[in-house]
Amino acid sequence: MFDLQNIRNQFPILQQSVNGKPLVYLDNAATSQKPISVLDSWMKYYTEINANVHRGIHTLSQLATEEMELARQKVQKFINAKHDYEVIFTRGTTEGLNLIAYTLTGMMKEGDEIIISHLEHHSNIVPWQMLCERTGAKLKVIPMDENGVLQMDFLRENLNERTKIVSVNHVSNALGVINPVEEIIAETRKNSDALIVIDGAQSVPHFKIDVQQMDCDFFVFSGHKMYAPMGTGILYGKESVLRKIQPFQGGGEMIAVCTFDKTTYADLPFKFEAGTPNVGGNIALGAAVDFIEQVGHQNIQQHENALLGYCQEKLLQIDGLRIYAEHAKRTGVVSFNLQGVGISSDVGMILDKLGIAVRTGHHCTQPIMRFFDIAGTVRASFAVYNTFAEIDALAEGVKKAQRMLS
Ligand code: C6P
Repeated sequence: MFDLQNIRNQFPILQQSVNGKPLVYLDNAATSQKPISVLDSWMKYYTEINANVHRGIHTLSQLATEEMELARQKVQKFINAKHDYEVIFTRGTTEGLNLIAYTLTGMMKEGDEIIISHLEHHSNIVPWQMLCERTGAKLKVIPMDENGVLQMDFLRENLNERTKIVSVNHVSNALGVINPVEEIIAETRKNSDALIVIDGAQSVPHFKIDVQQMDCDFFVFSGHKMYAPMGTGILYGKESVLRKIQPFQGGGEMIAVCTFDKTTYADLPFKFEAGTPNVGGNIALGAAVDFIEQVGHQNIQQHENALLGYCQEKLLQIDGLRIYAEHAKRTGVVSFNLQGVGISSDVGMILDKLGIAVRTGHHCTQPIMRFFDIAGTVRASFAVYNTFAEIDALAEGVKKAQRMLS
């Protein structure tokens, strides 16, 4: 049974007013709110078992270690990784992508190629550009059409023995477009030996992920967009690949033996987890996994798809409103502009006065904005706790903004 009111009751932050109006939080692609179970789990760690992990013989350290390793196992099951040691704790998607790009440096040489897509967030562009600068490799970009749909012919024509990395997002944060990652992975496997990286920041909160079925080499995501605290994230890597590549950072926790002559590295996953981790955050990420599983992936997807359809329908009734990638297969996001209103943040500010939180601007995807020849969009993005009444409030707010700004 999907009980929306019960779900909303679990999010204390949603009960408040902003600028004298009930908060309508539609900025979930930037970060989601956190349920009480996640907050409690974080609080419990700091009030009852705060200690460093994998280091102490004392009881608290052992309890903290057990809890964090339990969270790792929850994430393993959540994304269906084969082993828990394929799950590496990070600070988020950005760190995961930088970790991969940095650690693959030794594998790349001049003339090698990296393929990304036009739909990427800056964090899936810049680390690869930096890798190209370090190694002389070349970046290729799968183009998109007016609907935000990737042109798969380009990928097919450009995959070859020089392709070393293919890195694409599962869902575009700016447009909500769901990319055909299964097809991208199948084509890549057929035509090259490239390593495949999937940025799952915007897919993990919305639908069930199965990394084994997907057959990617890496899958990265942030905890804070899936009801967990900020500063948490996951890098999944296939065991065979993780064993071959070098660590990202050196320090405590990631060594087996350290001498001044030579240091050997710890086994997986610790080889990639130098320094004290975000123990409380990682444990609370486990609680966020529990929350999602209790609500149920199917319920989440059904509700969010209904919200998306309703939002699109309501907004398209407004004259002069354009939804970007309107006809593409999407999830979680409606990105739009009002004709004659050049600055999306003006709309965002009026909505904020009405208690409605949306994101405006380029959403860290300047190449997408350049494609549409705009500076930014207004983006409404959904989570499982959003309601149809909130969409009505958004539509009324946008109409008011239109009246005020045109
Ligand atoms: N997108 C948004 O408002 P971090 O900041 O490391 O948690 O996530 C980076 C990132 C990477 N890939 C995609 C597809 C993303 O959406 C994001 C974060 C936020 O759209 C903040 S810019």
